[in-house]
Amino acid sequence: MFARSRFVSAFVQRVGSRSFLSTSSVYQRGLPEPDHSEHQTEDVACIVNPDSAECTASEALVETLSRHGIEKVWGIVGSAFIDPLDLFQAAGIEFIDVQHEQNAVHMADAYAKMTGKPGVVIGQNGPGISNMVTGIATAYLNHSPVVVISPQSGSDSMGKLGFQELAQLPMFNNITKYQVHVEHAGRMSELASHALNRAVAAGGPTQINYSRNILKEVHPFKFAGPRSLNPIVPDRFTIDEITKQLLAAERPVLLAGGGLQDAAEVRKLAETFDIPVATTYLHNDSYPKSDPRAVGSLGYMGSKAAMKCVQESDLVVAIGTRINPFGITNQYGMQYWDNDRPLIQIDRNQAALAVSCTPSLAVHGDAVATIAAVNASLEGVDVSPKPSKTNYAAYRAEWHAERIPKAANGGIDEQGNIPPKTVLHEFASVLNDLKDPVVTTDIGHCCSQALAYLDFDTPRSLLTAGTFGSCGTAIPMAIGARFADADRPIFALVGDGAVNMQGINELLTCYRNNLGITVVVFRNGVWGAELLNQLIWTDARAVGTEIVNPPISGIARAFGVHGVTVSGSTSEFNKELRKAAARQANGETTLIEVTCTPEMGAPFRSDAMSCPTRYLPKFKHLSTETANYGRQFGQEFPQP
Ligand SMILES: Cc1ncc(C[n+]2csc(CCOP(=O)(O)OP(=O)(O)O)c2C)c(N)n1
Ligand SMILES: [Mg+2]
Repeated sequence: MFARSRFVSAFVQRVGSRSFLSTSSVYQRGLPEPDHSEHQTEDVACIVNPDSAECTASEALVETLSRHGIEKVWGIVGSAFIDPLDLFQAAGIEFIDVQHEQNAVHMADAYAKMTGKPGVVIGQNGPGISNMVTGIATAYLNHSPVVVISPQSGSDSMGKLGFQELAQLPMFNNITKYQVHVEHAGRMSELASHALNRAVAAGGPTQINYSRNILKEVHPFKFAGPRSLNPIVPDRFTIDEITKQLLAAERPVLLAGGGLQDAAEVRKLAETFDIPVATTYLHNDSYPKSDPRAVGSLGYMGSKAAMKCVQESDLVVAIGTRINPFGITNQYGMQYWDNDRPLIQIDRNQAALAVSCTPSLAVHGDAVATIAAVNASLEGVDVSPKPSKTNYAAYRAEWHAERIPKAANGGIDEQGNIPPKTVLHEFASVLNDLKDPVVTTDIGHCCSQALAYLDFDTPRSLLTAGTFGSCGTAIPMAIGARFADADRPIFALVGDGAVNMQGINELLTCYRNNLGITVVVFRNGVWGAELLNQLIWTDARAVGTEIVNPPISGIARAFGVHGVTVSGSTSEFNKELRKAAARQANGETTLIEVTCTPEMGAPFRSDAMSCPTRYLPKFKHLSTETANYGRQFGQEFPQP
C-alpha cells in the first residue's frame, strides 16, 4: 500500500524537512535510509548565535524565527525562498511541504490555536502568496496568530509585469492585524520580530513582505526575540462594578467565548453564584462539559439548554468574545438574544468591544485575568448561596435526552443510508471513551449539526472553519492540530462536497509525514446546506447542488491512506471509528465515508435569505412567493 518511488532521495541531500529532524516517513516505510552521518557531525542547531552579528538578511530572518521558538513553517517550495529555506534545518526549523498554500495556512492556523504560538507560512512570490488569501481570511476571523512571510518580485523588476509579479500587501490589507514591507534589508530581524510579536499580541494574522532580491544583502543585525505580554486586568472600579451587577442579578448567565483558554476561574465564579455557563457559537470547548453548570453553546445548531438560560436571564456576562452576530441569531424558533438585556462584555481586544453587540458594560481585559480579579474581589464577601432561579439542570437534561435518536434502528433507510444525526450521536459516544479528542468541523449541513453533539472537557479541542465559513478546512486543520500534538486523537468532519475541494490533497501530507488523523465524510450526494436554501427559497430548483462522486474512500486509498465506506449500520461505524482512532497512534490516517440520508434541519442562513421576485418576462416564472421550510428530500426536483 505504501511503496513508492523516491529516487530523488538517493542522491540529493534533503534538508529543511523531516529527514534530519526525525526519521522520514518514507524510510520508515521500508526504503533504505541514506547515510547522513557526514552532515551530522556537528549539532548545528545547538550553536547559539550572538545577539548581534553581521550576516545576510536570510540568516537574520531565520535566526529571528528561531529566537521566537518557531519550530515549523508550512508552504510549498519556491525559488523566492530557497535561500532562507536552506538554513531552516540548521536552525531547528522543520519545513512542512504541503499540497496547496491555502492548506498551509489552515494548518498553521490550527497549530497556532493548539499551541498559542505563531503559525508561520511562506510561499512563492505571486501564486504561492495569492493562494493563501482564503486561509488568512479564515485565520483573521479565527483570531489566530498566523504569520505570512511573503517574498515579492525583485525590486529591480517590480512594475515591469514580469514573472509572478503581484502587489502582495493590498490583498491582505483587510485581513491582517499588521503588515510591513522591509525596505531596508538591515531591518529584517527587527520587522520579522514585530510581525511575530504582533500576531500573538493582537490575536490575528500578520505579514512580512520583502523584495526577494534583498535576502543576500549583508548588514549588521541586532537579533530581536519574543516579547512577553502582561495580562490586561481592568481597574478596581470596573471589577467592583462587575461584582455588584452579579450580586444584584437574579438569573445571570456566564457566556464563555473563544478567548477563554482556561475555564478554572470561570468555573469558580459559576460555583460561587450557582450560575449556568453557556459557550459562544463554534466554541463548544470553552467550558468543560462535565461541569453540571455547563449548558452548551449558542448559535447555529447549538444547545436549546443554553438558549433557554440566556432567554430567561437578566444579565449575561460574556467572557473573551466579540459576540459574533451570526452566533446569536434565532434558533429552533427561539429568539433568545435581547439587545436590551444587561450585558457585560469582557475582551482583551479593545477593538472588539461593543462592535457587534450592545454591552451595558464593556470591559477591556483578559478573560482569565478579569474573572480571577472578580473572584479575588469576592473573597470575604458574603455571597449567601442561593440556588439559581434558572432551572438549568432540567434544561441540560432535556437537551441531552433530545440528542438521542428516537427512530427505530436509528432511522437507517432501506438503502442503508444513516441519518447524519444518528452518525453524530454515535460519533460523540465514541469520543466519550477517548482521552482529550480534538475535532475539526468543515462547512456543510451535516458537519454543522455536529455542533449540537460536541462537548469537551479540555480547551483547544474544537477547530472549525470559523465565521469565514470556507468549505475545505477540516482536513488541513486536523493536520495542523496533529503537528501541534502527537498524542491526542484527532477527527475531521466534512461533507461529500467540501471534502473534494483543496483539503483532500493533504491526505498526501499525512502519507508523507506518517500523520494519523481520522476523517469522517458524510456522503449525502448533495451540497446539502445550499440545496436546503434552494428547497426553501427558490421552490426547490436544484441548480449545482447535486453531486455525483466516485467512492471517496477509494480516493483516500489512492492518496496512500486507509479508506473505508460504512453503510447501513451504526455499530459498523462505531467499530471502524475505533479502529481508525487506534491507527492514529501508528501514524496512519483513515477516511471513513458514511452513506447518509439527505435529511436536514434548520437552514444555515435564514438571517440572510429571502424569496426572489423576478421582473423580466423571461424570468417571471422563477419568482417564489413563500418560503417553504417544511420541504423535505425524497421528492422529484423540478428542472430549472
Ligand atoms: C469555499 C466555499 N465555497 C462555497 C461555499 C458555500 N457552501 C456552504 S455550505 C456548502 C455545501 C457543503 O456541502 P457538503 O460538503 O456536501 O456538506 P453537506 O451540506 O451536504 O453536509 C457550500 C457549497 C462555502 N461556504 N465555501
Ligand atoms: Mg453533502
